[in-house]
Amino acid sequence: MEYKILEISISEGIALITINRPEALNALNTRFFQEMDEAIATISKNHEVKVMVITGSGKAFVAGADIAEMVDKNSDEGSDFSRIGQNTFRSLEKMKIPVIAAINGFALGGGLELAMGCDIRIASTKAKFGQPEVNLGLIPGYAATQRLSRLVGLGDALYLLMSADMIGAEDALRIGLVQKVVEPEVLMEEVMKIAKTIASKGPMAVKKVKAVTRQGFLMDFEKGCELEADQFGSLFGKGSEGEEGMKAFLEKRKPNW
Ligand code: CO8
Repeated sequence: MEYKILEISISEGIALITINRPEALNALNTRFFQEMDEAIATISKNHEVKVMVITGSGKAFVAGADIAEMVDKNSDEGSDFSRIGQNTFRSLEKMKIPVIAAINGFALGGGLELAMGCDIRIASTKAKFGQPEVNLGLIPGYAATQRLSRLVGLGDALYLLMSADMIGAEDALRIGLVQKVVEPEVLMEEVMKIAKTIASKGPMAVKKVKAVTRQGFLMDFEKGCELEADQFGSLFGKGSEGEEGMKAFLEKRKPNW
């Protein structure tokens, strides 16, 4: 597929996806979801890639689903458009490698839902966050009703969802919606530093941390602990990543993954 909205570059084990439709503040349309599905599939097959980063061009990360595309939809088409986005953002969570959102500006509606589908969110001081769907007589359709309360707790989630208040990066940090806030000029530098740090760790261990933590978050505690014990054990043994990591520590050298 020829990418018209996404720009993709891969360097030093990091795939960078830039959403590039600044004239519409990177609003999410059908074409975006087609390209994003393709990008996720392609990057998932590239074993050189250890971390994926998503950002937006211009003054927005993403200012929501494309209102111009949605306005004429009927009820069934609305639900279909919701499922398309839900599936794409769920597949970010299902990717084996970590996904970081570099939030450069507006992350509203579907844009915040995209950021919440990522594993880690780093924001510029210029970023703005909100779920403004009720302004449009809508509710979120790409799983904010499910993910927001899981990330920030029920009170702050219901406040944001019901009031449509647009909050700044410091408030987003305070409620745990983002993990770090940095100056705009150094956003990509900081995000790449974090990505490279993660990429330098045991690659199998990083993937298993993501899978076990994410699966455990949605399952019963005892079952989650069982899953952890199984996956912990899978990193041991002759020729395993754990063996190399532990030997390297004891031999005071860098691991050779
Ligand atoms: N969709 C389509 N176009 C958009 C969107 C959007 N979400 N946001 C901005 N644009 C367009 C504007 O229409 C404008 O286009 P034009 O130049 O042709 O008039 C251009 O981008 C620039 O925007 P503004 O001139 O408005 O820029 P400002 O800096 O003045 O304002 C704001 C920035 C505050 C971000 C403002 O653009 C705004 O309020 N945007 C809409 C935000 C919004 O309501 N987002 C939620 C959308 S609904 C949603 O995401 C639901 C997700 C689930 C969908 C489920 C599917 C059924």
